[in-house]
Amino acid sequence: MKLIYAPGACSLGIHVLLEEIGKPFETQPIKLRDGEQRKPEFTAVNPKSKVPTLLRDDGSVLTEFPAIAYYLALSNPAAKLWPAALEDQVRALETMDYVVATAHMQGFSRMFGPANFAPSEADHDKVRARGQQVFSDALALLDRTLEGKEYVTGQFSVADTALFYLEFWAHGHPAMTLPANCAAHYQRMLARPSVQRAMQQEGLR
Ligand SMILES: N[C@@H](CCC(=O)N[C@@H](CS)C(=O)NCC(=O)O)C(=O)O
Repeated sequence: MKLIYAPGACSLGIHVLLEEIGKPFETQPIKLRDGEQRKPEFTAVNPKSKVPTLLRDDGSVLTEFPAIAYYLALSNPAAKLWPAALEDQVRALETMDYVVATAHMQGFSRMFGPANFAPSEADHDKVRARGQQVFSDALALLDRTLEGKEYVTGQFSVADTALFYLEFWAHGHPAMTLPANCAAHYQRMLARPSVQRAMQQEGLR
């Protein structure tokens, strides 16, 4: 199994899951800023030009955070990354989808890639501001779902690694403050050896 990732990108959440599972895996970093995701060597593997990209042992390629997380969790039941109860399973799915489809795709993507949303540079500040609003609103909502709990569904699961990459981004952004429950969740995540190993390997602090 090989994870193609970019340091500090959303692939960090999948990196943490692989560390939680604890089986040997390879990693291959790419530099998004240098556009490596659009080079033929990469698009031959993943034509979507995105990380995380998971190369499985049978040679097949899996993309999209929730699909990779689901695959890793269900193919490694001993790691207990997938909640047992149906209600917790749907809440984990709900959180992952909201993190990826709303906070990341509609929020963070606007903040860091405004040209993908508005061709005219004159509009980019407005696009960035809208992205930051979407991102902050999403974090506030996720904060409420953490109320009274250590992890998204009570026990650690795939959903926490999705929330973690958002928290990592917000924590590193000078104009953003993590709401209280997310801040506590972020610290809880940083204390996990899996997170420490993944961050160290990606050269993050
Ligand atoms: N829907 C995808 C989103 C993946 C994504 O947008 N990844 C970013 C890094 S956080 C990326 O690879 N961006 C490169 C680009 O868009 O050129 C998923 O869930 O995996």
